[in-house]
Amino acid sequence: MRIGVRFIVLMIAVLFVFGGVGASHAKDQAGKFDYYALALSWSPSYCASAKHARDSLQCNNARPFAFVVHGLWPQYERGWPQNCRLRKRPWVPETLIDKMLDIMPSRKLVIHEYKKHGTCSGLSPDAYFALVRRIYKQITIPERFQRLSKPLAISPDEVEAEFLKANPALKPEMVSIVCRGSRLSELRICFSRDETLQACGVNETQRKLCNSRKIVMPPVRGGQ
Ligand code: U2P
Repeated sequence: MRIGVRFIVLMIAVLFVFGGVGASHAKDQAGKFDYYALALSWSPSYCASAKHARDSLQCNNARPFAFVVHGLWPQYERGWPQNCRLRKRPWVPETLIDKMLDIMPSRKLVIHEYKKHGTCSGLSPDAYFALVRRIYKQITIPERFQRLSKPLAISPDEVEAEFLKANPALKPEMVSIVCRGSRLSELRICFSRDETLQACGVNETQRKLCNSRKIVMPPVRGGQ
């Protein structure tokens, strides 16, 4: 019995140090990472799930959200840092949150993404969200997805092909499609620390993120 308790305590300690349980990983330090992943979420899929349907700003159909910025994530070649410690408690000013709402769909998301990921970029909230915008602006959302009026059954490869066509500098190894259940959830596009497109790491291995042949993109709603 005593061995059992000791074993459990040891396993919990191992999980905290190596497994990412808890507020921050012991090794994660602001500014220490290998590349960035831009996560572009298909907002209609997020709002189609019962859990999120009532998120007011994003899902009340006031604005026709299509692909939105979920986040810009500092990544290790394998895994990623999160909730990095800063000297000062992270604080995202209201005026900065307001400025981000054209490309990010919720105040809570803006704050959450800075605390979890922005802190690990080593950048202040102002500099981090300016970077999010510069990187987002490098990507052209294919015309066909901007105002999708009916549900679209599509393969992950076709979604990727549309993005490659709209973005000549984007290559297949720089992008991954994420699905959840039968729906397209998001796209991950990888950038170097100096803001240029680059091949993704193992975090974005396609077969881990979406293995389905056909997925659905629910239509864009609202804003009429
Ligand atoms: O995939 C589920 C959630 O895990 C976090 N995530 C995933 C992949 C990755 O490379 N980095 C990463 O942080 C995201 O958490 P969030 O930012 O939403 O809290 C993702 O949604």
